[in-house]
Amino acid sequence: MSVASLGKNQSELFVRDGFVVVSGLIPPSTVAATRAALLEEHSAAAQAGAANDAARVIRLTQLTAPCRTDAMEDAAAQLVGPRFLRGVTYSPYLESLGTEATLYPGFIPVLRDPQPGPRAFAPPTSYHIDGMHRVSVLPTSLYLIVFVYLTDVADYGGATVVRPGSHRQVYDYWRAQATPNTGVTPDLEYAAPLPVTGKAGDTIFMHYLMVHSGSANRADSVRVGLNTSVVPDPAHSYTPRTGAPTADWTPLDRTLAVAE
Ligand SMILES: O=C(O)CCC(=O)C(=O)O
Repeated sequence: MSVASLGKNQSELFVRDGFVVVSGLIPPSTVAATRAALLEEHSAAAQAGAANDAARVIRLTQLTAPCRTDAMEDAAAQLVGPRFLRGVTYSPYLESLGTEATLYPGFIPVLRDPQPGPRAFAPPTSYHIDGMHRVSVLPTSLYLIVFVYLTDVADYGGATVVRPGSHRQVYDYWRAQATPNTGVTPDLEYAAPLPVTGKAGDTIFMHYLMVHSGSANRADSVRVGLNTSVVPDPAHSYTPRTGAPTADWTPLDRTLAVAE
């Protein structure tokens, strides 16, 4: 698959809004095969009444690994630079199921069954920043949160919901605090919730400080999604840029720039 190049507009959207949707990073045959395998497992697990425990989720990460393509890594590198660990995810969700904070290949599947209710977007009532107990003002444990849709997703169909611009609000807010990040997503005047619609195969790259949520699936089929992260290479700590931006600044650098 050819190496994707993000357009200037996509980089600008990431800087301004804190997220960007990129198409064409996963071959359609891989999207279809992974979706089919996950739906088959989902239906078998429902019939067997299988618990959604860590062992099951870890097994499923193996099924999803082909979706983390070189093109996806290259797109991530265009957003945050090359100093991240390719192919692996740190998952706050798996950690919440009792695993160590280990790195896993690929993605965590996030399947949402249809729920009764009107076919209309129902804004979530609570929002979060992923991995709050690890996230710090500067990127130490996460650079990007990444979601992939393996089904077409309408606004009412279990879309991921973002608060555009919240990455900058949280960054500015925490930088002004004596003891930033008390483990709670700050309650700020965020922009209206935006359900991110997309086609099967679309990838949503999100800034690590993005305030977001899942939402109810009011469509009539299962929403198949994947969640991974782009994790900094621990050998290289991140230093924010100062001064006037130059051509070598990444979009991430631009979101974290500080005055001299
Ligand atoms: O499944 C989604 O669309 C979002 C889920 C979510 O917010 C998360 O995994 O952090």
